[in-house]
Amino acid sequence: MSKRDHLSIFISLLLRHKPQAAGIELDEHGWADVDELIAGINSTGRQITREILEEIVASDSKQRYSLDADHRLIRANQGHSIPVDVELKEKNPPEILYHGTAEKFLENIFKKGLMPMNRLYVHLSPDVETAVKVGKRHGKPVVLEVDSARMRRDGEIFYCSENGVWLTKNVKPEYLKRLCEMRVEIG
Ligand code: HQG
Repeated sequence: MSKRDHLSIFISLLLRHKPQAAGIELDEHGWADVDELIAGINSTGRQITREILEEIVASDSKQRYSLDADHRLIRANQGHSIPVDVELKEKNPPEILYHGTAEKFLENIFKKGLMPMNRLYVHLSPDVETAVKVGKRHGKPVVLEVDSARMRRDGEIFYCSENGVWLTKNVKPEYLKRLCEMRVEIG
């Protein structure tokens, strides 16, 4: 992994979970001051400049971060564990959404439903491919099909983050179906 990748992982830790690791604070909407973030990261012995930070934000494969209009503030678009309100937009989801997980979690998921665990929301994707990648982070990947159309009809609320991740508070087992193996492999 490159130095940049390590920095990027550290930035997402700070902006989603643990700003105190660089002695910084987030406001109620999840924003950090860019100058404070840079100084905070440098105070941990890592090295970053405004240019490098701007490059990391612009080139991030999942577009995880947003800068405000004058690039004075920065925040993560989703994925937080700390309770900040990133002003997510409520949106009607596509008919079906997908969630990638690991086989070892299935029994519990079909008992209790999908829960946000350490984050504020359950993360869902509009495509199988992304779900497979997300599932692989946890073990043998399994993709669950979420009947988002029926959830919506039943009054459940969905949000779509700036970077296109679908979020909801939890998904009851009745809305979940395991996607057949073949489609997971193709996906
Ligand atoms: C599982 C990455 C047992 C859930 C990704 C998941 C994503 C349960 C794990 C984003 C459960 C939580 C989020 C239950 C859910 N019993 N296990 N009742 N309910 N789980 O990492 O969705 O690269 O917090 O299936 O790409 O894997 O960081 O969530 O396996 O978009 O930007 O508990 O993080 O994006 O794991 O990933 P996580 P996730 P970034």
